[in-house]
Amino acid sequence: MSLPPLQQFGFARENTNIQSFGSGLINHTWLIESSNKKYILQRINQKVFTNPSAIDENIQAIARYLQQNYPGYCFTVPLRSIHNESLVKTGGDFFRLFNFIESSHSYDTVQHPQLAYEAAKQFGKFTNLLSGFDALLLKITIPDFHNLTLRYRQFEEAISHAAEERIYKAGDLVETLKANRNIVSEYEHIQHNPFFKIRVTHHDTKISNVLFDINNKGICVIDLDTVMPGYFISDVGDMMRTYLSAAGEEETDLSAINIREDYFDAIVHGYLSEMQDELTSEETNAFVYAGKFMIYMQALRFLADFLNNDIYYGAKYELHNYNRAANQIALLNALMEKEDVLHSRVDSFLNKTRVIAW
Ligand code: GN1
Ligand code: MG
Repeated sequence: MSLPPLQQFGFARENTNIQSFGSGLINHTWLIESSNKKYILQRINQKVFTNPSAIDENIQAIARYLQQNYPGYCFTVPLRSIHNESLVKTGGDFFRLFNFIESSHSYDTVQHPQLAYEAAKQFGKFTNLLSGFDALLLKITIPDFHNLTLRYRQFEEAISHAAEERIYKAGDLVETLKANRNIVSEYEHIQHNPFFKIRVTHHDTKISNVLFDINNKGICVIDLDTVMPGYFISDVGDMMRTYLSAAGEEETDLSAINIREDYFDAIVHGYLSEMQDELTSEETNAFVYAGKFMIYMQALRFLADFLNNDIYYGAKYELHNYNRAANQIALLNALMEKEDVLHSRVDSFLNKTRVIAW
């Protein structure tokens, strides 16, 4: 791994302070402070993003569109190097630099429904502002990223290649995931349903990808590497996956995993405050399914990685990805137990807003 190319971004070593930043599993991020200004520097993980220029081109295309149509929207575009590059290649690694948005902060966990509301509103707003932008113009930065059929196939391949101890250990979790294969079939129906639209989709809607101002109002979304054409279930589902439970995906005490209904309401209200007119009724009917889709996919991905000896997510300890998969399965079960209640909460929100609209 090469060191951050500070000189190429015009930083002098003497008055520049650099430290690791954030909690992402894929890219490495640093906070840079230089001449009383803060910046974010990132090294792109090329095992995951095999074509870093595709990310850069997507960000530039979206930036141009937003600049023309919504110039007031705060959109984080990479800064230029001294050689006028938005992506700097050094020693085989790619780096990019962003301004740190002044007076902004982010969260790693969602500790108040109001934060979930603000975040959901920001992700809804992002897709909504880009509803006039042809999503199919975007480059595919990770092919089949949220293709559940493929994720299931990769899980089956991982089972067939896994070491004996790991397959033995994973046995119960493998069976539970196989028993829920109907979640894949439902996705396949969605793909053939013309009422499900392809839109500009963020694909990584965890709370740490939203910037908040000092009053905890959402400013904008960040981490645009996986912005690609997609279905709304990816974004809503990943919010459900990461905001609903008081305990996050690293929690190993499974009894701490729960579904907080007030946080669910916050996601529904926040997202639909921006997206209600965009979504078809077939899509709003799949609101709860979105959570099942993303939680199930993440369980498949963590367990497949455990079976593949942790090559994708890495592991801080031996059973790390096994535990993460068990966590996601507990979350899936908790969500499925409340499916009917959650459905009726979406319906009652839609009924209320319809009355107001009349
Ligand atoms: C990865 O690196 P991070 O935390 O932004 C992953 C997501 C997973 C998430 C699970 C490109 O995101 O899809 O949901 O880990 N990103 C990629 O924590 O694989
Ligand atoms: Mg990410």
